[in-house]
Amino acid sequence: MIGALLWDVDGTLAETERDGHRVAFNLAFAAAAVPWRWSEQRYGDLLRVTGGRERLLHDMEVQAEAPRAEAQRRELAARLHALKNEFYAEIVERGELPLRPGVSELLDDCRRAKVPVAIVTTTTRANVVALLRRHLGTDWAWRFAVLVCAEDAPRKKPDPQAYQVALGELALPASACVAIEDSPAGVAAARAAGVAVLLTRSYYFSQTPPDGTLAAGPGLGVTAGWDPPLAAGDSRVNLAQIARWHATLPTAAVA
Ligand code: XBP
Ligand code: MG
Repeated sequence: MIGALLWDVDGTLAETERDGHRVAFNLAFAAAAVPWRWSEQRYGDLLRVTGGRERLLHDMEVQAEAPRAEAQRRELAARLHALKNEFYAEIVERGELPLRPGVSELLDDCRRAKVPVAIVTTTTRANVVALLRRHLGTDWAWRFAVLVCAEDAPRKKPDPQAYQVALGELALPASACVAIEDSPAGVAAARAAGVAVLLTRSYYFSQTPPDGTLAAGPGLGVTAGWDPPLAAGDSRVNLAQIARWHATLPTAAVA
């Protein structure tokens, strides 16, 4: 059995970007009387920049109405980001961002098998807490051994820092763990930390190449389209299948 599952949030636990963060950013722009809005397509391009505040600062480089001075840009980005997170929490609370199919079931597999689960994300902690509390209830925290968010690892994916912090807190070698990711930056971060990656493609990262991944497919709740394929008869990606994939690695460590 594997030592721990290291789970990304945005795009992986839930499709949070197009109808969550993007919509909340636009509400924040309107509330702060900032004249620009992010279309679905533009936001997809901006997702190459990880971190909401970093994304705002990057976009300000091409916005004619953005403040000229660096200090003012930083102040505006911080204000917009805080506002965005408030609107995001409201969207989450209304139930508009469900967990992706197969996520709850795999979490239950881990609980039954006593395999620790870590959250490893570049997202602000408040956003993660809002999402997990909404779907797993007020006692959501006991399901996770470790929670590594933006505040714990300021160097954002594709930097491996978030994964390194999580492995340190779990006190497990990278070779005993499996990460679940959706984006090229997430895959790169996990790989750079030496962690094998299961890739579940998402709305904005439907084309993420499977390079260097343990397995890649359209989602945990989907049986078709996985490479390597699922065991015959399985109706979703379960923990036993992940352990089988992991055991094929020459360097796999058994926890
Ligand atoms: C997630 C991010 C975050 C979210 C928004 O990347 O890059 O910036 O888009 O959250 P990953 P914040 O899924 O690879 O962790 O606004 O809190 O940054
Ligand atoms: Mg992601």
